[in-house]
Amino acid sequence: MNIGITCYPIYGGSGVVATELGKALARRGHQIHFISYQMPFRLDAVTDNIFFHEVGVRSYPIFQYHPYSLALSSTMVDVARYHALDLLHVHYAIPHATSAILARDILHDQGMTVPVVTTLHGTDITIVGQDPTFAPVVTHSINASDGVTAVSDALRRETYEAFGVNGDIQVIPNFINTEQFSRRLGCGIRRHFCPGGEKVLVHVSNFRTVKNTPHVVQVFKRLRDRGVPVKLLLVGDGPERAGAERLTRALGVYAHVRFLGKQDPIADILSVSDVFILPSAFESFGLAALEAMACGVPVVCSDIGGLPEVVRGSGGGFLCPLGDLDAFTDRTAQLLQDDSLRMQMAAAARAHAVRHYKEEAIVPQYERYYLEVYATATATARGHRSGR
Ligand code: GMT
Repeated sequence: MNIGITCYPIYGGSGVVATELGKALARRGHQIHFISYQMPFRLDAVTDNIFFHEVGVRSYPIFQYHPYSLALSSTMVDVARYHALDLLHVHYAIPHATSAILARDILHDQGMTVPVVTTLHGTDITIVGQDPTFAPVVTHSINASDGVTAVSDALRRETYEAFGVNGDIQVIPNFINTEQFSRRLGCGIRRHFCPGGEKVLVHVSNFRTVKNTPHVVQVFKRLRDRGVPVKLLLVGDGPERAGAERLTRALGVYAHVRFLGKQDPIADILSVSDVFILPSAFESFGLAALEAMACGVPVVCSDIGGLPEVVRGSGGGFLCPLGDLDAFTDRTAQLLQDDSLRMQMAAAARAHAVRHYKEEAIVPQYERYYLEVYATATATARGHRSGR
């Protein structure tokens, strides 16, 4: 199929999933057209079946704020017409689904049927989407999409509860390339950073408030106070990063923490890590935790959102009540201090990720869904044209 994919190109889970999906679909013979204001950060190469179309952002004196969503719709129309797109797949409801619906309607007036599949990722529903400024637009965009997927059952439920959604939402979980995400000979960090053979605790996020990064630092401080020989790697960047840095200084643990900023690929860093921690207030899925598990790193996560779907029953991680720093500290300490338990859970984490979330198992679910949505949309369009 010829598929247009739109996502946020910056560091973040939805952009990662969209880009990896596009790359996997291209390897399976589909023509993939990424449409965004910037090359997605994981799109390292534009190859035979992968194209990138930049949405122009120009400034005109009359626009105080440039109407990006309209420029995106126009680019979608243009790409759909000149590359004969069969379908638009947008990741994140705002504004991508809204722009795609407008593009689809314009194309319909020009005699083309290009259905829209919207994938909900999390904050588009749980935080941004429920802001009264956006809520009616989000509801409309979900209802007007030809197909809607959510990355977990928890997010699907949340979407039904929070919005007046009337159609079906298909759950297609996130996936990983299990070759790319596997334990390998790690980078040299451990040698320099852990001269005394300390263990490594790692956290990867975009440092938004929802990630509860202060809890990571507080748990780390408690571990050090208990005498656990451990260092902390913080990977990623975002609004709470400076605050996290200040907190490490205030708590006197700065010397034992390394802020690595945005890193890609992160498998090298995960490969030198012993335990991954994710104390988020919400995660629709928790792709970062799955990536750690695939690299054989046991996880300690909040028991919220889609994380139980990823972690529970895997034998590769612990779930702790949200905000319960004692539980987080106990579980992390247990893993760091008991080598045989950690190794057993590391193997279970990897096995679970491979069994349930490998690319080869999940990408065909998208392909089947595209065909279903495409068949329904074209049959409906034929019916309309023949006056039925
Ligand atoms: O976690 C973020 O803040 C980034 C966000 C995004 O949309 O890029 O991530 C969301 O989508 C990821 C991919 O589906 C999920 O793994 C994350 O759990 C989800 N984040 C939240 O729900 C907070």
